[in-house]
Amino acid sequence: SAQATLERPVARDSAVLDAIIVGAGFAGLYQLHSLRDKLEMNVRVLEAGEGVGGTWYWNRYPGARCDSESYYYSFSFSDELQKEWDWSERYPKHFEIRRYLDFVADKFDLRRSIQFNTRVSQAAFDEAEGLWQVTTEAGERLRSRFLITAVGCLSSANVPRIPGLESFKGQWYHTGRWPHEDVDFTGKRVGLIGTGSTGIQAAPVIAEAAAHLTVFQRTANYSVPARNCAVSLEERQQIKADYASIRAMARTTTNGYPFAPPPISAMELSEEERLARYEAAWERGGMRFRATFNDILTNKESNNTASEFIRAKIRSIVKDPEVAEKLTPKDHHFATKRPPIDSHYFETFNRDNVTLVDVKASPILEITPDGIRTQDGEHQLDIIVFATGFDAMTGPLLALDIRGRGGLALKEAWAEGPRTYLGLQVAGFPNLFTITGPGSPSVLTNMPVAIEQHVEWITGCIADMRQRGLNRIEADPAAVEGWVAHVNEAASATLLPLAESSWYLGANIPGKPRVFMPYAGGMARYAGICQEVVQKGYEGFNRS
Ligand code: N01
Repeated sequence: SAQATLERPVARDSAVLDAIIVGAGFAGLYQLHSLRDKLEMNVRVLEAGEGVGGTWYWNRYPGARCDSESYYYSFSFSDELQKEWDWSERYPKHFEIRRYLDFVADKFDLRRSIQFNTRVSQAAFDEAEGLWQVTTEAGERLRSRFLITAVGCLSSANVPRIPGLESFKGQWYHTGRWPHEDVDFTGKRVGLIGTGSTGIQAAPVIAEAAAHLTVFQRTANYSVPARNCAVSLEERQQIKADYASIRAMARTTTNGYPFAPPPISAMELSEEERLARYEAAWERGGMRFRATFNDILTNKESNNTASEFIRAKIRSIVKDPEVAEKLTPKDHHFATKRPPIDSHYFETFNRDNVTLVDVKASPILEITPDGIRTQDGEHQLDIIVFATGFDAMTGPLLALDIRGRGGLALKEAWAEGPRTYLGLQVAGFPNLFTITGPGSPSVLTNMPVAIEQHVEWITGCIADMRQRGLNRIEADPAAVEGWVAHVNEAASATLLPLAESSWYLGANIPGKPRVFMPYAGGMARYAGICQEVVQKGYEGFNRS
């Protein structure tokens, strides 16, 4: 039984764990299940939160729901699980995803291997012993053969350093660290900074409840209606019957979605036909809009047709032409920053209790005891909501203070930007695996697909090492060199690096090196490369 598995001593030294996994979101839960229950390893998960869920544990802001559709933003590894679980909405709310991950944790009896309320403060590789020594904020020390990070790509909240925040008399919150209790906006004057996916989800919900909402926008954003709705019993049954082909399809596409663009360029059609397709995609709603044609992310001319279609929609929805103009993105191509989807975002600016402030034209100077002062004057506020995003991809890893061979700090190894092999390993850091690390498709995909592929690859790699009696694996510096070049090349083949204010490039964090971090070559191609590496005897890794 699973219980017997846990009690069987696997490591030679019983004080030494086979693996420590950091984080109990989608990635940590599946990695734990794979190593503990399939390889019968002695594993512990360290999790900073009080419960499982990762991103969905922390992100409880108003309007928080997934932009991917529930039926494919979920685990595929267990047929039983996907038969047992029912999603209620097309886009699940944050608490429904949390309930799902709680269900997963219970179903596979995962909690007994998870240490909650435990934040890692350092992880250092002990070269003589060949073990990772992990220290927690409470001062506990643990040792393990493997260290696997499952810390997510967007978990290091970015609260911009605006002078005067500490003097503010009201309440302030970052969306990614939302309180567990509801925040009551009734009768309050609320300031919302940020118009990324998060701000765009939160604004309509806050506007409904607050006395007044002021949205502080730095970069105008494209957004497509989500068209959320309930999932009917019939749809649920249909999805469950089709799951094998839905999952198989998701593994073959660029973004890990179970749909692909038609094999047709936006420029191949007459304007009338093209607009008809965009109109249909707009009506259907969701991330799929990006897949209306196959070259929206590679051909400027094609992209312009999509960008222009959305600009026209914004102008038609927003009644005040001046506000509409401010809301219309002009400085980047559609979907070159992560495209948000919304429920009545642009409509929100037609409300009497909503004001838009363009902080590019009139920058924020300071936060005062009573609100936010921009160049044009003071906005009186009771609550400030920071929807200002994250120190993406590298932030959560650097926060662990990881030290490799010779005491090399990851911060130093990555001083000029992240350098990995396949987004899975870093040269100089043996036996460290980074699930959805920089240099892997991660944030450009439907995350559970990317996570399952990484977890299964890591599990296969460790199983192979055990079978061959190997203890150590480390990326070869030359392989890292080659992979970094390939990641750059893949990004350059798309329009993605052209969006200068994108967090994909680290541009949202002052002082962060500008490097395009995720792998833009596509999920299916990436998985193929990983498989080939295995077939060639773990090419590019040194194992001993
Ligand atoms: O963060 P963002 P987010 N002064 O970085 C602005 C995922 N996600 O939390 O664009 C003024 O996108 C910043 O302006 P600019 C998804 O991958 C998923 O919204 O840098 N403004 C921008 O408008 C997403 O992409 C779901 O010029 C400042 C905003 O704040 C990622 O998380 C839902 C500022 C930050 O936007 C991050 O989204 C939500 C400053 N000093 C999010 N600093 C799903 O449904 C920053 N901004 C799965």
